[in-house]
Amino acid sequence: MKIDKNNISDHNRKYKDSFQKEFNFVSGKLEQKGINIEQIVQKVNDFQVAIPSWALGAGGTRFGRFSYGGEPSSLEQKLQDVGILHSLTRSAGSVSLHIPWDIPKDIKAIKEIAKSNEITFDAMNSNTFQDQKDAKKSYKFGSLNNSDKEIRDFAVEHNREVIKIGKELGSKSLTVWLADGASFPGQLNFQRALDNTQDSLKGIYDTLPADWKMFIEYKPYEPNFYSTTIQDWGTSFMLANACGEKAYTLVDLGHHLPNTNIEQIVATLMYKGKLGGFHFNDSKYGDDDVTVGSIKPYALFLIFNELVYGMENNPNNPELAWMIDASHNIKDPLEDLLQSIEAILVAYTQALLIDQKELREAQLRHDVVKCQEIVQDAYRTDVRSILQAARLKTDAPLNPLEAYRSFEVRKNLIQERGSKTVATGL
Ligand code: AOS
Ligand code: ZN
Ligand code: ZN
Ligand code: ZN
Repeated sequence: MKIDKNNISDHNRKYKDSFQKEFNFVSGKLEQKGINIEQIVQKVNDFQVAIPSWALGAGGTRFGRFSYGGEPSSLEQKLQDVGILHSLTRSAGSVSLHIPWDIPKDIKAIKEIAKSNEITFDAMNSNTFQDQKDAKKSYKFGSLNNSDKEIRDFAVEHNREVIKIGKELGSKSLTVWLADGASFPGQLNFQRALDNTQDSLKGIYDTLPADWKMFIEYKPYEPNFYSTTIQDWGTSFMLANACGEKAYTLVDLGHHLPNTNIEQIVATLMYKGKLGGFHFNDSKYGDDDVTVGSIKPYALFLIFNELVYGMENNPNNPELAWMIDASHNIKDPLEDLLQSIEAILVAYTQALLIDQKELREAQLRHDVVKCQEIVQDAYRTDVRSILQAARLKTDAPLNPLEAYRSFEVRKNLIQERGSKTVATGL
């Protein structure tokens, strides 16, 4: 199934007038404030976020999984789904693969399909948190941190294999997320576990191609509930520094204890040029699989404020790898991803509206009230028509979710693939 361009034109004809009215109103107001709206529309157009291959199926909690129907059951079909998302938004031009769930059987054919969908390969993800069928070693008690050298070597070798596959596909980065840790006090010697992890990461880093980056993800808990070896940004940052200049910290929004000031973490890492990648999702308690922006949109905006500041003021920090990382089991996964893309772009655009010069002046005057006013004024601007202007420029539908429904994408996918489908993944 592919999105028909004629359907998009029809859709846009239908909504064009109401869009134009709204856009004129908002852009008029912003231009009065001296904001260059064309520049903002261009920045929105340029922003691309990678889709994780494991979010395309109705994923799971560990308690249950309810098939959505029409889910992709092969890498080919996953690429088609990302192609659909990209046609509907022009903001999802890359995919993040997971090995072994997405081992390509025919690299050439996979590259062809990706190309025809205008999709590139973003960060590759390794998996040392599950034992694969007939695996020679078990990760039950850790992978890169394991006290058993043979298990550590086995896990390092897997990561090298992932790099190899990624190289063939044209990816330029590896994300390492480890479940390694302990569920009970006394189970693990913290220092040895950390030392082993550092050694193992260096072993992976050594084989990283010159033009690649390695992202080290952290997470405070789950699946281990007492300690996780790479538990926080400080540990990740330290390990990235130990590995070298191609290693960076990756921030996953859901991987923080409640009320953590994530925007400050982002600022600190960018100040040191060590923020490499980003996983979007949201959480109320401690989860990492709820749709980004569904619970704490203001926090998301404040994070973007720091990201925008960092992108303008920290040339030592590389371009960021943006990625969505959420998957749960009740929504249509493609609709969920469309909502995610919208939420990310809304927060980004609002952050772009902050007058950094004015804010800086208010900060220097210690005018706390004015500072808050400036920040919140941007947050309270309805920027959705700016996103629409960006989509109109690239022939994407003005309202992606509405288009997805009226084009009956899911119905078509179910017809093609069946109603009892299981996507590989979590
Ligand atoms: C796990 O909690 C992490 O967020 C990972 O980034 C990711 O979800 C995993 O690698 C998917 O397999
Ligand atoms: Zn993640
Ligand atoms: Zn996570
Ligand atoms: Zn999760």
